[in-house]
Amino acid sequence: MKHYSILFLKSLDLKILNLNEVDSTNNYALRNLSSLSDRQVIVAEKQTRGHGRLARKWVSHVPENVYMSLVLKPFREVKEHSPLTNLTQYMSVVICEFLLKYNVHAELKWPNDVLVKGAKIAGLLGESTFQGILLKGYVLGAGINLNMTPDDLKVIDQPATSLNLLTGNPVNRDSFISGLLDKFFSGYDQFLEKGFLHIKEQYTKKSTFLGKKITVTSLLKSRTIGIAKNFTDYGSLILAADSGKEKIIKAGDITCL
Ligand code: BT5
Repeated sequence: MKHYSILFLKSLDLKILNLNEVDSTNNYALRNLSSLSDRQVIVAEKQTRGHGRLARKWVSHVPENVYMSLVLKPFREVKEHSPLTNLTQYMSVVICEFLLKYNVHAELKWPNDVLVKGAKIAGLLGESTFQGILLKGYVLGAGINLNMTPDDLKVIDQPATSLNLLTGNPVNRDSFISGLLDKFFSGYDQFLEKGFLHIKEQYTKKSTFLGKKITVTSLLKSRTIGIAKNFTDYGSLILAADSGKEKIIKAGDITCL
């Protein structure tokens, strides 16, 4: 049985659909994309099939965390270098800045992981659907650990953390979500206009792996080793590869050596 309620965030005029349990808030948004309006937010208490990129599992059985998807329909025509491809990076910067309110200094791991002292606290997943060449909608999914025990974190196959463990206090999920959305939408229009350049400076400052030796694993699993140099104006990673060549990488996963 699915329970839901719609909370309105008055200052923003946002609609939030709050589901008790769902397979994945991203899947829900993609299934219902035609009937959901621009800026509709979907949150769930639990997800039974929460996922990340490449169908990796997102651990989502613990309530009082953020399992959230934003339906975004900013335009129909998607041009070259569209800011859509950087929306997850924009959200990662917003999350980092919002965490400062809790006195937590987070860092970024390209393309869009949010870490605290090397442990992952949030992950982002963007998925879009097209009708021919026209955008039907973009779904921006965010998983943020707010209230987990060390035992809950043990099932995650990489170092992970949760806001309550960092602050020593339980975190109120609804006020976290409304504060985060407020911050996200207060810069969203400007971000759409300027794209990655709008956040490049903050994104670069928080990318603590820059200057270090890293391995980049592409989505097709090929590996390149080199020094992480910087980002292009479109959010791609610039790597000084060990082969002596400079490479511009649009997608992949990085590990520090
Ligand atoms: C991500 O993928 O980090 C994107 C995660 C997006 C989750 C949200 S929740 C709401 C919406 N609905 C969905 O179904 N998804 C979105 P990726 O970069 O592929 O990283 C996945 C990896 O993160 C996993 O393989 C684990 O190593 C790790 N992981 C899984 N659950 C985690 C958790 N709760 N906290 C920290 N790390 C986790």
